[in-house]
Amino acid sequence: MKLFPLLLLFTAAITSSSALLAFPGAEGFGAQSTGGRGGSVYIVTNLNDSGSGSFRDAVSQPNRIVVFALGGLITITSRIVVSSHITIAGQTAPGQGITVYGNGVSYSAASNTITRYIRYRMGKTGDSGKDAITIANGANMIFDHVSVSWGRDETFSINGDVSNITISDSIIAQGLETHSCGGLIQTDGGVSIIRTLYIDNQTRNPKVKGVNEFVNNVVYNWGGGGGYIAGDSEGPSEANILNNIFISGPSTTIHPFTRGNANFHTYVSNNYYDPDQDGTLNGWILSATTDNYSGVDFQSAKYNYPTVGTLLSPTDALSKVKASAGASKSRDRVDSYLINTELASLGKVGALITDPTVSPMNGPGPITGGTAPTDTDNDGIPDAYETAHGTNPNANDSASIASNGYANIENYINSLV
Ligand SMILES: *[C@@H]1O[C@H](CO)[C@@H](O)[C@H](O)[C@H]1NC(C)=O
Ligand SMILES: *[C@@H]1O[C@H](CO)[C@@H](O)[C@H](O)[C@H]1NC(C)=O
Ligand SMILES: *[C@@H]1O[C@H](CO)[C@@H](O)[C@H](O)[C@H]1NC(C)=O
Ligand SMILES: *[C@@H]1O[C@H](CO)[C@@H](O)[C@H](O)[C@H]1NC(C)=O
Ligand SMILES: *[C@H]1O[C@H](CO)[C@@H](O)[C@H](O)[C@H]1NC(C)=O
Repeated sequence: MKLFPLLLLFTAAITSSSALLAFPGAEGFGAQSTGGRGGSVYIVTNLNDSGSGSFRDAVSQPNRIVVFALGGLITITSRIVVSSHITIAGQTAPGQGITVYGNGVSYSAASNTITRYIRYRMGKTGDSGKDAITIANGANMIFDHVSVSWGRDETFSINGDVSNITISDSIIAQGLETHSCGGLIQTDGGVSIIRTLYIDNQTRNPKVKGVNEFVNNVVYNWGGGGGYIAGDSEGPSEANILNNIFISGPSTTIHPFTRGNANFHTYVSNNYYDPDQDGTLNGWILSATTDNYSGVDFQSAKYNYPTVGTLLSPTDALSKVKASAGASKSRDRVDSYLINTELASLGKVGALITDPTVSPMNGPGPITGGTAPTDTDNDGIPDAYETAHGTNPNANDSASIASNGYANIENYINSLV
């Protein structure tokens, strides 16, 4: 009998080595994205919009692991296009990390990207009719601890021939008026949205169609256009909606679930709703019979999707999101306001916004730059880490693959968070 758990452990080890995770703990449909592993390391050395050493240049070619030798605000005029096989490790930036501001970022036609601990804040100078993050086609991407806001069309939109995407531990905030949208999440290729905060969007928080799992998320202060929009379509959907928490705010006038129909097949469980905007968490678990999930077709069993390792209760999900969603290695003023002033008010504070440069948001900065640790061989891994972990501080060995399957620099990156 004692052997049984050991055998299980052994099997798990085999499975995980044959399918290395994007990073330890990666979950959902995008968990196996490979990013820039096997390619080279690119160090972002300035905050310029373009040119050598810029973020735009870093992501313009495939097969790169992108790290940052400085923190700060990168103001962009035109949209940035991310290539395939790119890892963006925002957690390597010193100071308060990196905010990309002024326009949006496209991952369309990319495959195998890993994006962590970075802020994409589009703003009203961005291209009209465009999203803060867009994926119109592509596969195998994970966005983890990403803060995205101020989209002019959608804020984070996945719409089209897109497969195997995870959005985990992120913040999707303040779609700008007059559209003010969280995002379309519409694909049959599988999207996981996990422990993510949707806050202050008039509508589409998110709007889901296709194959989707929505687990342990917090939706706060959605507007009259809708919280979770269930398909609103003749097209079939198959979704798991588990252990989320919906808290109405000053802009909220309607139920969290709208526009469903019998084509929206869903397994729902343990979703918490607090509608009264009174500053106290005193809601209830939505019942499929006495509350209305807007006419969806309930399933009796979960769809077998790659899902979270630990399913939190809705209230624990709220605590987790408050503590760590978004680019939380060092939270900026915007995320701090959203979490500590708005979400923490439990319904009393929140607004849809038109102009992020005025009060209360007052723009995307300042973001302190910090000082990068010494990296003698300029390979992206600081000397102190190389010395402590047996790589060579005087040789360019950061892209080499270590015995655990990750590149040396990924082991460093993953150690930071
Ligand atoms: C970055 O921009 C500054 C200011 O425009 C310029 O002086 C500098 O040469 C640029 N750096 C690179 C590497 O292009
Ligand atoms: C999505 O992931 C599944 C499971 O890992 C894989 O079989 C499939 O090929 C992936 N789809 C694409 C388009 O890469
Ligand atoms: C639930 O919503 C659907 C669609 O909006 C509606 O047809 C139905 O009457 C509602 N049921 C209840 C019990 O309110
Ligand atoms: C390290 O080596 C890679 C691949 O050989 C190369 O692309 C990169 O420019 C080198 N970096 C430095 C700092 O020499
Ligand atoms: C969402 O954003 C739009 C555009 O800024 C705004 O009009 C709307 O009021 C916002 N919704 C909420 C709930 O704040």
